[in-house]
Amino acid sequence: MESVEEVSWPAELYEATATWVTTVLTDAYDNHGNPYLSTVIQTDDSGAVVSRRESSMEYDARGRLVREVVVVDGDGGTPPNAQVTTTYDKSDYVLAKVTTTDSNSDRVIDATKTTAFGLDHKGRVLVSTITDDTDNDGVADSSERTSTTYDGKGRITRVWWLTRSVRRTSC
Ligand SMILES: [Ca+2]
Ligand SMILES: [Ca+2]
Repeated sequence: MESVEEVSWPAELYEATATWVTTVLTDAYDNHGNPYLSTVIQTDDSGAVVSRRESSMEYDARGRLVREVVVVDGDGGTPPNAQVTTTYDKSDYVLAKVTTTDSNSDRVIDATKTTAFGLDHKGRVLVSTITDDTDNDGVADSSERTSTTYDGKGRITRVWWLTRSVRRTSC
């Protein structure tokens, strides 16, 4: 014997409106074929900009990406931005990345995160160190060190993490 239970839903459940968001990615390239400007713009049904993410890239004479500035905006004011600076060794392997963030758009850096890599002769990362200075006072608030071991065939056999965070106590 089947029984069918009648359920009546509250009317407000059906009063949802759907909006479409259009996302457009645009890349511009320099004479060397490197992208120097990448923009992602999202607009709603009416064509109004919902969010805008703009990355501008700089390269050194060897064509290596040395600086990327990322700006994410939605309201038209001076947006927060992050800048990533990358340094390389003579074999073009990445030695360090430094990310500085101006989160309140006052042109004063609010946070600095540094990632440094120790490489072997094949460019494999043996040691990486991340230092996070979340209030940009020059003192790291957390740090992480990762050591990676490879076997003779280049496969990772062991990863070892050491994390450290600074806890502030008022005195
Ligand atoms: Ca700032
Ligand atoms: Ca700090």
